Amino acid sequence: MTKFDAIASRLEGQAIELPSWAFGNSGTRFKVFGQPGVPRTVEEKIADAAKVHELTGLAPTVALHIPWDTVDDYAALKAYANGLGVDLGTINTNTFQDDDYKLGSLTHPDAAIRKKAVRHALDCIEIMDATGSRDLKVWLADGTNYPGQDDIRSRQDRLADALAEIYAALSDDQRLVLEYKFFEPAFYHTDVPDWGTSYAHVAALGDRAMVCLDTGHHAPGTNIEFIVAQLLRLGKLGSFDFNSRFYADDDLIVGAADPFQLFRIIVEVIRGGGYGPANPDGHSGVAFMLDQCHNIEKKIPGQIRSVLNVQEMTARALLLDREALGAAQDTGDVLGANEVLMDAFYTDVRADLAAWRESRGLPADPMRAYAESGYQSQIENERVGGTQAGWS
Ligand code: LRH
Ligand code: MN
Ligand code: MN
Repeated sequence: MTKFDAIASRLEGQAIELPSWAFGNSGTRFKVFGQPGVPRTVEEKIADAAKVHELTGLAPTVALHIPWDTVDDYAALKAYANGLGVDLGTINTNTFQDDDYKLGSLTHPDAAIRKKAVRHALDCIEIMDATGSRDLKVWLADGTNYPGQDDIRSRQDRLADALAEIYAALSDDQRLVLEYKFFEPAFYHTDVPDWGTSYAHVAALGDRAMVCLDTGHHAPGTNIEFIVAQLLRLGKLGSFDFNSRFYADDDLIVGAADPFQLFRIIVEVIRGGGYGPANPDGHSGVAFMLDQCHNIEKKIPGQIRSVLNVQEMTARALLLDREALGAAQDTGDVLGANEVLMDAFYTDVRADLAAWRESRGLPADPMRAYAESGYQSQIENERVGGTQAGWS
C-alpha cells in the first residue's frame, strides 16, 4: 500500500460549498467586467455549480446570498438543484447594499433600522426552513469612519441584542455563523473585526452559534492557522470562506496566492478534529466554503481549480506523518519537526489524485474535461445578458 492509498479513504466525501455569486459578473470598485455566458438567473448559477460538482465530485452544495438570489419558491429551487445533483447550502444575509444601512445594520443607532436588519435575518431563516439549509451566515459591513462618530461600546451591546433575537429564531438543527473582517467598508472601526469579537458574541449566544473564518479578512502576515487551532480548541470554528489574497480582501482562487498557507490551515483543521469526511473523532466537521470572485478568468474553471486546490492540499495535509512529527516535537528536534511537515507539503499528489478520481468514475483532469465538454460555448451561445454577482 502506498502512502497515498493509506489516506485515500479520508478524501471520500470531501465537500466544498460553492458561492452562487462566483458565477456572476464581478470586478473591483473600479470596474465590473462582463463575461459572455454568465448566468441570468439563480437557476443558471446553480446549473453552473452543478457542472463543477459533476466534474470534480467535490461541490455538492451551493450557498445563496439574499437578496441577490431571491426567488418566489425556495422549495422549488431546492428541487431544481436536487434534479441537477446538488443541494442548497448556507444562506448569507446581506445588509450592505441598502441606503438604510449607511450607519450600520444590527448596530445602527436607530432602533427602526436595527429592526429592519433583524427582520431580514429572520426572512433568511424562513428561506432556510424551505431549503433545508443548516447555516445562516452573517457578515456585517457595520462600523464607523471617524473617531467619535458613534459609541463603539453601545454598538457592541446593540449587536449582542440583535444577534440574540436572530439566534432565538433558529431551529435545533440550524446554526448561525458570524463572519469577521478587520476592515472595509468602514475604515476607522469595524463592529466584528476579528475572531475574538466574533467568538465573544457566538459564545454568548449558545452551542449553535459559531465563528466563520474568511481567509481574506485578516491583516497581512496574520497566522491564520493559529486562529484555526484556537477556535477548534474552543469548539467554535463553524466554517471557512476560502479564497486567497495578496493585499486585502482580494477573493482570488484559494491556494493560488499561497498554497503553503492553505496546507498549514488544513493541517490544523485535521489536527483539531475539524475535518469532516470519515473523521475518526466522529465530528461533523468544519464547513468548507469558497467565497471568491473570478473577475478576469472564466468562472466555472475558476471554481473547478479552486476545489481541486483544496483537495490537493487536503491530501498533502493528510499525508503528514503525525507520529514522526510528534516524536521530533517531543525531543525538541526543531529542524527534524520542520522537515516532517515540509515533506508532506512538498509531496506531489497530482498523479495519485488523478488516478483516484478515475477509479471513482470522475475525470482524471476535471479542468481539461470542462474545456472539452462544450459547456462553455453552449452557455455563451445560449445566455445573453448575464447578471452581475451583486458587486458594483
Ligand atoms: C465580505 C464577504 C462576506 C460577504 C461576501 C460576499 O467581504 O466576505 O462573506 O457575504 O464577501
Ligand atoms: Mn466571506
Ligand atoms: Mn470578503
